[in-house]
Amino acid sequence: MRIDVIVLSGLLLAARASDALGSDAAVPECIAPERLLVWPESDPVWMMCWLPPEESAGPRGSGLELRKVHYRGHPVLRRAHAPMLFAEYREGAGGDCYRDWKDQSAPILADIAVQGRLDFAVDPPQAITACDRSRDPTQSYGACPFRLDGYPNANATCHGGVAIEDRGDRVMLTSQYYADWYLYTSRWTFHADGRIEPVFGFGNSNGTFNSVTHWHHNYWRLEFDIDGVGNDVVSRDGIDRATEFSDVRDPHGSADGESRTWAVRNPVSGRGYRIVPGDTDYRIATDESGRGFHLVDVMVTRQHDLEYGDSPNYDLWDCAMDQAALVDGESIERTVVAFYYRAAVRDTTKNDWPPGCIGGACVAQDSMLCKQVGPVLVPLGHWEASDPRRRIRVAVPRPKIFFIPAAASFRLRLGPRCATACGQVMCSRWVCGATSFAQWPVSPGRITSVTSGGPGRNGVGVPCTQSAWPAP
Ligand SMILES: [Cu+2]
Repeated sequence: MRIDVIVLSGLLLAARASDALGSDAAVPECIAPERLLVWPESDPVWMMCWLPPEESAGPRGSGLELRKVHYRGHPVLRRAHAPMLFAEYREGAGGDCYRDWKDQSAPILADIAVQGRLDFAVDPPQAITACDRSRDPTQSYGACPFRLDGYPNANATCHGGVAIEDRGDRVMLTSQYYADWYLYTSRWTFHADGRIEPVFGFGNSNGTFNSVTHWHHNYWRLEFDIDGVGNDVVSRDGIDRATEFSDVRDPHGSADGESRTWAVRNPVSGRGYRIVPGDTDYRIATDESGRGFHLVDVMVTRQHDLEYGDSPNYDLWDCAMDQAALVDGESIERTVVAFYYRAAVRDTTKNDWPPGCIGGACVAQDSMLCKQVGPVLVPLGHWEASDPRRRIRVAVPRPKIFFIPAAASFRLRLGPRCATACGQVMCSRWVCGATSFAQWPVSPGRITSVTSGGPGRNGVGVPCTQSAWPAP
């Protein structure tokens, strides 16, 4: 049977423009304690909900957490956060190893105007964390205001929350959190052109274990749901993958050369994001410590509610990331995926690295210099044309009821107008007995097979109701 659709446009669209920031624009519904960010405030490009570290999900938190991230009205990420964070010491010296907590905000120096709300920062011109201030290979600058003369002052104070800065062509969220003497910076930049840059910095407030070479590992977790329809596909270097997998950045790669990239996309709309490692992400090889705690850079998993990492329980001494708990053969086809991305730094003490080095052959001490890592997420496909104010409405004139043979396959042929007009949205939903089907727009003329189930009325068929357009 053929699905007939009509495209409503013109006057109806004009009438709807007035409520473009209502249901049409898909403003994310933030549920307390989530806070809404809309940037810019008129004609928004980015919308999302955010949570400070102490209110983030996961065992002992997940740092600065973002939810329901929308770009130009289209859902991109259900959730983005950093739920696994580690420090490990060479040959078990010093603190041996830790799984650090991520739920204790540490003050950052920020213009009062941007503390917990969107505005322009004037003094200082950008929020400052311990990592931003770090300059000395052997000295820490302490906690906020990081020995900065003139601060705090009437304009800027040490604020234990999130700074949200309008930078003109981008919006930036900055947080910092303690794990004892460590001061971790988590910063997210959302560019007007759609790029997303998460940056993580590994700072230190008092110089503890300055004398022991050690590594830090941060794992971001990105719950992609492009277009919000639970229909994501993941590729690695352009080849789609069917099941969960782990991966490493090419050890011989470089930021401008042969590095691997991964992409998550909605195969219907063509919109998606490519995950491109940052330059500094390549500096530290996987498991450089040799302790076997962190063996992969990427894990792509099927999303499960309440699964925020390899373990639901936090233990300070769980120093190894258990990838088998996450990557275990589930399908990642046409679903919501959780993309884990790890990057690490080495804080090297004097005359200590590489192992066995002497004098000038050793890496210069840099243990108190804060290092930053992070990938770039680059948009794929056409996002601009789908401005929510000009979203095409696709309508089925009225619900239709069909009868189809019980427990048999039937086929739906999609009209070409539906296929081109629907974009990312679901064309229709079919409810046949107790079973419902989503009818996705596919290539014009392509046939989608579905199977009904259960006994039908009078034993001759299953009543199917076609309704619910477009996608919720
Ligand atoms: Cu360190």
